[in-house]
Amino acid sequence: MTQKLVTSAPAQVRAVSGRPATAATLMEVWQGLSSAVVDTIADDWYATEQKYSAGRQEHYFSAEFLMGRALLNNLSNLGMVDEARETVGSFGVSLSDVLEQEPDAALGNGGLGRLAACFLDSCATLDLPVNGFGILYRYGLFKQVFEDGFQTEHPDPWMEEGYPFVIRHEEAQRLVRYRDMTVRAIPYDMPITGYGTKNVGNLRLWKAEPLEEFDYDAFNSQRFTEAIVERERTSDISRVLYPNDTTYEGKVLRVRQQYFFCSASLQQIVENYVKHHGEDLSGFADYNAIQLNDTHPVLAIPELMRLLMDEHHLGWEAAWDVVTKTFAYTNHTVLAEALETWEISIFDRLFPRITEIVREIDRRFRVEMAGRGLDQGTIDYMAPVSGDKVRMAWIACYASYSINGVAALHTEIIKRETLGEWHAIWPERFNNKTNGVTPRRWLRQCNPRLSALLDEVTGSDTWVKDLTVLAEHTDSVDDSVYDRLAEIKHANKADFAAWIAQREGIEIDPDAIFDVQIKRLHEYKRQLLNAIYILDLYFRMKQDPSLEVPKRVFIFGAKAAPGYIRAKGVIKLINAIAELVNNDPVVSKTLKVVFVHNYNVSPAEHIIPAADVSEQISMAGKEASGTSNMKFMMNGALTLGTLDGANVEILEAVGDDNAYIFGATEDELPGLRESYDPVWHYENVPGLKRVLDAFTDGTLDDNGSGWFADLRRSLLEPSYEPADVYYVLGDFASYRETKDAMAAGYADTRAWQRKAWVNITRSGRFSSDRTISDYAREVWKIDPEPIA
Ligand code: GL7
Repeated sequence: MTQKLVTSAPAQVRAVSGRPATAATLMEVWQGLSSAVVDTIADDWYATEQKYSAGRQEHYFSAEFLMGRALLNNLSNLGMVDEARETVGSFGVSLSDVLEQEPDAALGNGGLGRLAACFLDSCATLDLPVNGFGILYRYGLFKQVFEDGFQTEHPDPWMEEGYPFVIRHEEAQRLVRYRDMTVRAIPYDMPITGYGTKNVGNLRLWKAEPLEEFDYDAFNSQRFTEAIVERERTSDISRVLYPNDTTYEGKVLRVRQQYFFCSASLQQIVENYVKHHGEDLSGFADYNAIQLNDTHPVLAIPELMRLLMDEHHLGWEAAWDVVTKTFAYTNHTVLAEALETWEISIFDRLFPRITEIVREIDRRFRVEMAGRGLDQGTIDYMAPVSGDKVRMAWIACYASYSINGVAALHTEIIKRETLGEWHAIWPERFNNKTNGVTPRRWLRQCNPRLSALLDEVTGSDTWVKDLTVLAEHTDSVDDSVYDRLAEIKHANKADFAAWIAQREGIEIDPDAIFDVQIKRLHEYKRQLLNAIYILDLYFRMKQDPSLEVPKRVFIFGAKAAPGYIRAKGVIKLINAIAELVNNDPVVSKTLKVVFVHNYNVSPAEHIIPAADVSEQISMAGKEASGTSNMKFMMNGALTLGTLDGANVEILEAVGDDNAYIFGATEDELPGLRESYDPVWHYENVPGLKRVLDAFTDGTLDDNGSGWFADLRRSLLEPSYEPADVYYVLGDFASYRETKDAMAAGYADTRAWQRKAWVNITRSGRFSSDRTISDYAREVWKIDPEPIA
């Protein structure tokens, strides 16, 4: 044991609290201990940065990094958990109470942002020269509270009480210029520790501040209020993460944010290049690759053109040559509304020079495509500027040397449809990088019991850095391991039950099947299908009290975008079903429904190790990958899912016997939809009529909002919109049959645990280490650079 914390933590706590450590509050202990951790890694952090800056690097540009909590993650990576426990124990407090003080850094909406966080963990663990760049939002994703079962949103000022894991570097500030204002971009750096390495990676988050602390003239004259307003307008840029995972409100501000972090990051990267490799920027791409995490950072493309041409005197062709060797683009969704387009008038208003460059990219694109013989219709469709709109995804496709999807099926769909025209011209640019999740946070740290078993079975902790080694043990264990697995799951479920009792005030039985759906609330993810099943099961039990139903707890966690009324309707519906079921004196003995409020990274760490069933039930073709499916698998939950996103590859890894697959497939759906009549299903599929009628007949109360009637109409009425766009009623019979069979199968504990074991041991390819190794080798062309 290093004993570094034992000596430095008490001093840090004293410095933070102005008291002896034994008299400090839990929050002060968290602060001091966190500072002590930063203290222990400071030298390595600096050395890593120095080492990376001279060689080839990859820069991960992302508007979102859903980091979650940092302290335990760092302690765990650094092997300091025991020492930390002992240290705070000597102050008279428990480590778990201290850890609970930490707010989640929720600088992301969902999977896309959490993926970026897992990627940084893997890059650090693999010693890869990768830097993250994003925005230091003052307010992360909103906090969700339920009032009468309705979602309400509340601000999340996550670092207002001080946050030792970001360090302000005033000296490294850059100026970002807009037509109407110039702002200072101040970098805040977050250390990214890896497992079993000295390397410490870096996440640089930019904060916007006014150029002049005070406009003295304005303050001294009558324009005091205007001066304040101006200051606030600047700080607006990094004030809030947009709480929407598909479309975005507040367009001008959104574009300002995107440009803000792209420009500041690029200025730094270009300066670093000049410092190490000289003024000739034509070699820039030899030393730098930039991954664009979705279209949010695509303004980096015209901005790098601007920097190369206007500030470093490259001609257009030379600059374009650099740019097209620098950028790689990841597409994360096939939902059309998420392929961002902006009114070009917004660009005019904010940065006329960028407009000019975008228009020139557009002009040259049109000439090039005409030269290739494309017809005018296709050229107009693919052009970066069409009408009054700028199409960010098209700029990304045109300028990037690599374009990837995030699961095999998703990549096929973007090649065929979403980005089909681009694939026809540049097939060699397209590649698949199936997502992954870090086994450090999502197994070792959140599931210590299972981790200990894996250490034991494999004889070491190698699996933490190479999860594929688990596959050697799929078949070679005896029954005692399955017994242990059952005990571990039960203990995790008991812990979770205690956590839920305290957090949500509801008692659940660890002997029940824990069936979990946690993800953003979106129609395509079909939480509604799950809700319909539960209500149907309730009615089946009411109708036939002798029906044998295994004990089940249905667990949900989900935030809806504040403006997405139908999604909020589903939340209210599930809460109303919970009300009905949990208060039924008979049914509640067998069924419970729990909606975990304010779902986030930290709740996920409690929920996933306790899950038996992983609900991955999106309409086939819609979920690009999904990543919770991988976390569940690693923790021994069995997938109940459609052949969508990475579920397809999970099934491939575990085999048909070890997952429960249902529903229409992506290639069947177009045919099925041609003759699809949801009303026929409503009238003929057992259970559906009773359930959908209950939405509006007074069985469930939507407090007069009319939202349940809207949900019912969305499924049944063609005039309302194409009825049941996400094929909920079409897949219901298959879902019900499969889910019933799954529940029945749970009774055979041994068989169930065997399946769980197969899932755990075959999860190696879903480690983000595998994903990142593939990016490093095939896209970024970087090698490990250990500092020691
Ligand atoms: C998403 C996809 O919806 C999700 O399936 C995928 O796992 C994730 C990471 O690649 O990206 N795309 C997206 O816009 N969000 C996602 O979570 C918000």
